[in-house]
Amino acid sequence: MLDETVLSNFVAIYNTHHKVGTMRGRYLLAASFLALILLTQLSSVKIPNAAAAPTLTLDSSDYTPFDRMIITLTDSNFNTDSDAIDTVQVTVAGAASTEKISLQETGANTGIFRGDIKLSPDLSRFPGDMQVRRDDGITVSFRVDADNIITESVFIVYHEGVASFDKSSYQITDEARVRVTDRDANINPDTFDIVHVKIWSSTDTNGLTLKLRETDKSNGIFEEHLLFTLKDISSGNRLKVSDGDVISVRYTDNTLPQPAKLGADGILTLDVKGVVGTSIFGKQIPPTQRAPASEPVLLNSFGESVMQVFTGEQLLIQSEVANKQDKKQPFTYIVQVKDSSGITVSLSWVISELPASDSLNVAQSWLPTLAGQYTVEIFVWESLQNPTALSPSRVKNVQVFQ
Ligand SMILES: [Ca+2]
Ligand SMILES: [Ca+2]
Ligand SMILES: [Ca+2]
Repeated sequence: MLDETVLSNFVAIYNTHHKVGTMRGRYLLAASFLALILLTQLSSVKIPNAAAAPTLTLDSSDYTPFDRMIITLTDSNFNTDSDAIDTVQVTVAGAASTEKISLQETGANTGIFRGDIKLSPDLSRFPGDMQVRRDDGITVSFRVDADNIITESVFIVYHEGVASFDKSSYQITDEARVRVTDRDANINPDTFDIVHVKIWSSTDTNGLTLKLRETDKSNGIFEEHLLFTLKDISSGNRLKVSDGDVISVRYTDNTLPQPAKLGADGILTLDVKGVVGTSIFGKQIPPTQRAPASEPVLLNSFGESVMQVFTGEQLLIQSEVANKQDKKQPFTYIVQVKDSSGITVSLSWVISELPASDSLNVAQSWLPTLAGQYTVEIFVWESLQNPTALSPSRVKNVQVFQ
């Protein structure tokens, strides 16, 4: 029985919107409203019994020609025996052929069916169920009933590989991890595949070839450890390096995406790409701290320190240049002398080379001809062609007497 309060609430709500006439009319309208609500609730109880729409899904949004494609169909209508594993069939259509694939129910009463198809770019060379090539499309279809088919389509693609080191710099006791990621190099989804990379350092530009092993049977990620040596030659997975070296890894990717053209075998691309990753070995010394020069001193031609400078007397402007690196460092020591109006009256340089972690006294001569106030500037550069400063510049004021 309808409660009087509930009913009057309905009538009140209805009236605010419709301004209906008599009391009797209000009761009738309210009653039909409630009936409608009850009906809706009854029918909604039935909805969970209705079958959900069937769905077809693939385990990736794209595939390489070497992949295994996993197909999942969810359709409870095909779970015909709730006590047994049921089977359905889907059609996989590629550019070269069309295959029928059986999907098994994942449990006796799940209504979820799963199966896979192994792709191969060449069935005589790589085991598989269906031949596909880069840029092919594949369509998986399932007939739900006489009138309805559901489909899912994907492309076969290649990917550009990536080569990298696991750290931006290494020390001698470190074990570096070299990594290549290229899904296309996972040519067998059931085994650990191998790729080869070239590794080198600034010291050993020939370097070595390293074999990287897939870290899982089907992930397209390849890794190997790399060790370092300062004294020995490169061998095995040990690379000869010096402090401050750039170390590099290069993977040659011959399974490239468009626009690289496919070769005659339809598998490898004609264009290849050397994908390079780099890191640093040892200390990264900022350039201006690599070979710092001391404040210059003035010497006479006997190498004695000069307290006062006179015109017509040969002077040596000398600095000690220290190599802060564990490798030899070519350098150019430049001396520039300017008069009080900023005009350069002398510019000269010495080209030399510093042994590793050693220092040298370098000097350039200057013969003052006029009395006055002068500024002596010292620069240490890689070379005149490569004016990278290896030291902060040094400045000394010199008074020349007549
Ligand atoms: Ca079943
Ligand atoms: Ca594999
Ligand atoms: Ca590739």
